[in-house]
Amino acid sequence: MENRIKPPAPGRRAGVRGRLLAGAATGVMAAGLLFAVAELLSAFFGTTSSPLTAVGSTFIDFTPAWMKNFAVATFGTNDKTVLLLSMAVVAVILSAVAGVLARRRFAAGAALVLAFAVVMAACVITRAGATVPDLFPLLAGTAAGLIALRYLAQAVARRQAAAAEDDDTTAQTPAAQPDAPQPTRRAFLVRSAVVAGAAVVVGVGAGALSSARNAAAKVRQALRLPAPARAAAPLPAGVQAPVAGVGRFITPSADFYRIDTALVVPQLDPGQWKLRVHGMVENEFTMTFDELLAADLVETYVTLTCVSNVVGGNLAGNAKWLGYPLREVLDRAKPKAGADMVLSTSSDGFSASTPLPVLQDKREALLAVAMNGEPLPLEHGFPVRMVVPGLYGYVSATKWVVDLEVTTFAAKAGYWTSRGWSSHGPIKTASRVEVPRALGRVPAGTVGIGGTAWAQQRGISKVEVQLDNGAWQPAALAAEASVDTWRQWSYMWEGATSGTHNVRVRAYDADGTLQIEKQAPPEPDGSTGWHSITFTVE
Ligand SMILES: Nc1nc2c(c(=O)[nH]1)N[C@H]1C(S)=C(S)[C@@H](COP(=O)(O)O)O[C@H]1N2
Ligand SMILES: [Mo]
Repeated sequence: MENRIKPPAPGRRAGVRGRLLAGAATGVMAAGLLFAVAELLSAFFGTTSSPLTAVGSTFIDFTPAWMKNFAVATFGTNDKTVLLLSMAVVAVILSAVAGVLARRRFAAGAALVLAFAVVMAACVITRAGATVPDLFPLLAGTAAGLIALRYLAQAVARRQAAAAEDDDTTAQTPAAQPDAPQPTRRAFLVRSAVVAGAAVVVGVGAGALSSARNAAAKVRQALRLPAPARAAAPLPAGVQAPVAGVGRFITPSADFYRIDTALVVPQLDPGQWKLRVHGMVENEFTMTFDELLAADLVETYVTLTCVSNVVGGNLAGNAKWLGYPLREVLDRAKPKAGADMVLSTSSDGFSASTPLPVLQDKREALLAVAMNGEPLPLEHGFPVRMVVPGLYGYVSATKWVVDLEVTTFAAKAGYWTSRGWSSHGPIKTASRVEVPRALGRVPAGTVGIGGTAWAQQRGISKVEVQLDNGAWQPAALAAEASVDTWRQWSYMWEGATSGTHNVRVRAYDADGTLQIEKQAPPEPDGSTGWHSITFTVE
């Protein structure tokens, strides 16, 4: 009683801080065990049952468009790492609070843990394809976490009681701290070691188990691809602009930009994979992976582009794809009159709305199984994804695709369309300067300027550059592989004078239509504006 009224002595203030820290540590350790146990069990129940993945994915799904833009613009393709780190920070803070509460009253700390378990349960059960058993890992983890919290809180309380007794006897001489650790303190340390050790061991086991059980990578490695029934026309000579430093015409798969809402890359087993084709069709059917590989596959070069790409950005990539024409899939399904859209859905619930006519016209829209001569990399949609020339990825390029529903734009909307983005997403004509680098330094003399332009489905007919606000000059165009691939360009600036210079680029599509000059952000249907950079000639 007396302790509460008297202002705390300096030594005692340090004691309060120590106890708060002990409480916080208690909470963090108990939460560590909770998540480790849940993740270990979710290795058996499947990714859908992982509370960490479910919470992160739910967060991603509720991220407003402006925040998504900000994340992509600020962190690029590291946006997921940033999300995971932020989640970890929030989890540490919340569990520390629960630990501090539990130190005083166990029920209060436990209530906080339970409240968050309920929130996590809501995230788990609302994921695509989740069923009630998916709650089990979270349930078991929460039980383990609460037991650990209780076990540690008891030790903290005992230590606190002992410290209070000490305070009564040593209050006059706060400097006289006992050197030897008291037994209560040792008990707390032992219990902490038990819980923290268990969390680490179980957590490491969870990691090992989930990678061992995810056989997709191994199956992919062993997969043999059939030869195409129709191979891509060989690339013409000279698709690469003759300026060192311009990007490769074919983007190596490892360097290909990756954009998706999947916090954990879906691991699909091709042996289990099925594509369901249904909706406004005469003939609903499902297709297995073997049936897909046995069909006549087509090979084609297509440049994919993300609607979130900013002027001069690098969310575009060009690859050789092998796949089954979606035209054939739809011929077999026989869409009914009135249908105008195909909603493609991935195993993790992402969806894209593609105009039906686009999938039926002459362009090579594919259910792709290979990228650059190899099975699709897991992060690019293994075992099957869509590739549709001429449309931004968010309305066409569904990775890990498992469902095609023939429907109407009036009835259904894709993932991003229901979040403020345009329902139709034709790719806008774009061009960018890649060499010199923005703010780069180059030697005097002849300066090689070069970059890439694209207008998928239409093709690029002309590119012009402008130096230091002078007259627009035609750039040399590299060879065109097809209207569905990007096209490189170059311009040799003879006798460049030393100093700071500016270069701008603009492209024309095959109709002679000039790229839009007005600067606009990506939302809602793709950025516009002429790319301009500044560089220094030495
Ligand atoms: N399943 C799934 N497929 C998806 C997405 C996604 O979030 N989930 N994002 C789309 C978007 S916005 C783009 S730009 C392309 C990117 O494909 P890539 O990662 O292979 O470059 O995939 C599309 N397909
Ligand atoms: Mo995208």
